Amino acid sequence: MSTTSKHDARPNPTTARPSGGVQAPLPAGPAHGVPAIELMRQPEPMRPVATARVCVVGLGYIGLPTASLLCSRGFQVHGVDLATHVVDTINSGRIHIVEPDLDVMVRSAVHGGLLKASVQPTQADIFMIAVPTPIDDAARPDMRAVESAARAIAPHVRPGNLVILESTSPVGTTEDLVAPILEEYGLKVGEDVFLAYCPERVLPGRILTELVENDRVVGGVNQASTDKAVAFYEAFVRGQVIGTDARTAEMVKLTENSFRDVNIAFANELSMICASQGISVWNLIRLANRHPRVNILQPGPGVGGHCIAVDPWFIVHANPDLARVIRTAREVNDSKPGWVVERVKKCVQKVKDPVIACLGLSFKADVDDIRSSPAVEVVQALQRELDAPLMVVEPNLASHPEFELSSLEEALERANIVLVLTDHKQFKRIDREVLHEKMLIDTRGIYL
Ligand code: SAJ
Repeated sequence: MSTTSKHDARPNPTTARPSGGVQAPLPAGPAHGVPAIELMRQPEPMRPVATARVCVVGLGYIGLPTASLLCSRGFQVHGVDLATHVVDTINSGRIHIVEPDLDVMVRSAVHGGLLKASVQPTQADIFMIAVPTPIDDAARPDMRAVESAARAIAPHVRPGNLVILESTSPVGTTEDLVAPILEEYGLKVGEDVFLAYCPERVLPGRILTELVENDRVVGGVNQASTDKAVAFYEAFVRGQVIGTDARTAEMVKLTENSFRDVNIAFANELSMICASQGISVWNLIRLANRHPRVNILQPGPGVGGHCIAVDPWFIVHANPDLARVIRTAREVNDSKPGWVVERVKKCVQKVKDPVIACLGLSFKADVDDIRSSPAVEVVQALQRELDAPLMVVEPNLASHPEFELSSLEEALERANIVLVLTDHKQFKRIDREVLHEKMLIDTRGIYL
């Protein structure tokens, strides 16, 4: 689903404006360490409870937590998802994704009559689009879900309404894809209906806390749109809500994730250089980071998830000749799983009757998300290219469609090679004595 409309209302490109620019900060939030669910129960530092009706399209990792948070502030939310099992699960007060505290929030929103899910949008005051924007096999942005969401809401949008795109999008999407679809229905974007881009910036595992606490960048297609959208976010965000134009807001999101990708690529490149120079990369980074202006990130088996490994391509695709560092960083990070596989193969040659314990499948520590995980890529390659038995351990999953999972104890008992792919807390607790008897390939540096 999606909507777009072409319009030429180019907003003020400056980031700090007297009105709709940097907004007055909200009162200070509670101390860090307060559980997310408690933040929602503390109305005092927030703005008055709202009464607007919001239609949220896409009920995944961003749309559902946002919808339930809006309900906790008094908004009436109509959630939309194409998947009927998602709609049915939510309407029964349950959730289909793993995220701390989300179950309680959704149950309360549904039972309180504020959240209702459906496969179809309905009329509302504010429309929010939070659907996936993946890349295709040639690393080009696939914007079909945004387009389809805009087309689904467009017939329900009325004069005075506000439409917000939150999905990570190439620069120009709000103005060149979403606005024209709204205008097909006779609405003048920026005058009859207001349109803005506001990227989500939350970290899986901390979504409900970060939705409230993080600063937000809101870029309207004109000043009136920015002002309306800023006022909306200020109703439920405790961080600062900062106004800009839509193109800048789109680029801010891509820049944040590209910054992290480039910095991880630097660490990954160092890890490969250090291996060939006989230096511990972990010790090297620890020492270099003692410099007051150096802060190197951590190497790993590669970069996974659907954000950092994807979003930089949106910049590269639009700027193929200019985005040289960003492209190279993607290539370095994408090459890392293959490098790890080669190291394991060399190790296997040195061991009699090798048995490999592969520790971790998820894309980062202490989550159950294995989509686009470099750990999965490594294990798949080892299974394909080696005869040696593999024992795969993933404490956050009950089963996996491709690999038979072993318990950590069983894997450590049988294996003579230990390959650490994810820095889960369970692996950090392994007795070092047990590891001393084995060949260790620690891609996360947890046993320094
Ligand atoms: N990683 C490393 N070394 C590091 C840090 C991360 O190898 O030092 C790897 C992780 O293991 C993982 C990948 O990078 O495979 C990404 O993990 P992450 O924790 O860096 O980020 P995500 O993908 O969970 O969330 C990111 C966040 N973006 C930034 O920190 C700039 C989050 O704030 C965004 O909202 C999210 O992307 C998103 O949805 O775009």
